[in-house]
Amino acid sequence: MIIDPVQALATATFELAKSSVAPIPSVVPSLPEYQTVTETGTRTLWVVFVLMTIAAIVFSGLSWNIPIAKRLYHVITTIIVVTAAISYFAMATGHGIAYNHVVERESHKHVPDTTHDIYRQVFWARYVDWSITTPLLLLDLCLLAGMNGGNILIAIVADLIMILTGLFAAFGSEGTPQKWGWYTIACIAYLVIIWQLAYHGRATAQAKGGKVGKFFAAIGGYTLVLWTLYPIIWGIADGSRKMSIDEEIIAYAVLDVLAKGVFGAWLLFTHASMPESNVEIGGFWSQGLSGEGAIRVGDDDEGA
Ligand code: RET
Repeated sequence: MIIDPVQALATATFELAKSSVAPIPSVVPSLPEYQTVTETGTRTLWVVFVLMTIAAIVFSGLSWNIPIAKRLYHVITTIIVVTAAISYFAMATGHGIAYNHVVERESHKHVPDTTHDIYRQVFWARYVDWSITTPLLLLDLCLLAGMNGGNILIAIVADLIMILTGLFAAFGSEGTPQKWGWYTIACIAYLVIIWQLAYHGRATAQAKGGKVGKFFAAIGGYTLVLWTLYPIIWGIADGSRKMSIDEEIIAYAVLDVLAKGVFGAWLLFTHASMPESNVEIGGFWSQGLSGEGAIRVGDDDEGA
C-alpha cells in the first residue's frame, strides 16, 4: 500500500489534536443592550399630555363660579394637572430622560464570569413631577380630613423623601446595596405617609362628621390602592427590568390619569356638594394677609 505522506501527516495531526485538546468553550462577547422608548411609548406620552391639559382647563373652569374661600382644592388640583401636563410634554419631546448603565454579571460553568452592559432609559421628569404633585395630592387629602399642621408636615416631608430616594434608586447600581437600599428607604417613607393618613387623617375626618368621614375613607382608600401600585410597577420596570420602557410608560400613564385626573374630578365635584368639606384654616387662604379678598364679599354669599 502506498501511503501518501501528506495525508498521513494530516491524519496524525488530527488524532493528536483530538486526544490532547479538550473542546474549547466559546465565549461570545455580548453587545451592550439599549432599553429605550419606541413610537408606542411616545404616542402614549402625548395622549396623557392632552388629557392633563384638558383636565387643567376643566378644573380651573370649575373654580370660576366657586367663592374664593372654597377654591383652595380647585387651586391645588389645577396645579397638579398643570404640572403633570408640563412633565408629559417634556417626556414626549424627549426631555427629562437619561440612561442608567447597569452591568449584569453572568456566570458560566467552565469559563470566568462575563458581563452584560445594559443602558436603560430613566424618565427622571416623572420624579420632578411627583415631587411637586404628590405633596399637593396629600395636601388635598389632609385638608379634607382636617389634619393638624404638624401631621401634614410629616406626611409631606415623608413624601418628598420617598420620591427623592426613589429617584436615587432609579439611578442606583446593582451588586451593591445602593439601588435596593434607596428603594427600602423610599418604602419606609411611604409607610409613614400611610400611617399619617390612615390613622390621624381618618380620625380627624370622622370627627368632622359622617359625610366627610365616609368621603375621606372612600377617596383615601382609592388613593392607597393606586399609590401602592407605583412601587410595584417600579420594581418590575426600573427595578428588575422585566418590563419594557413602553410598557412602563403605559402603566404609569394609566395610574397618573387615575391618581390625578379622576381623583381631582371626584374631589372637586364632591366638595362642591358638601359644605362640611370646606377648608377652615383662617382667613389667609381665602382673604390673604391684607384682607384683600374680603372686598369680594358678593363672591361668597354663604360666607364660608
Ligand atoms: C417609588 C419607588 C421607590 C419606592 C416607592 C415609590 C413610590 C411612589 C409613589 C408615587 C406616586 C405617584 C403619584 C403620581 C400622581 O400622579 C418612587 C416609585 C414607595 C407612591 C400618585
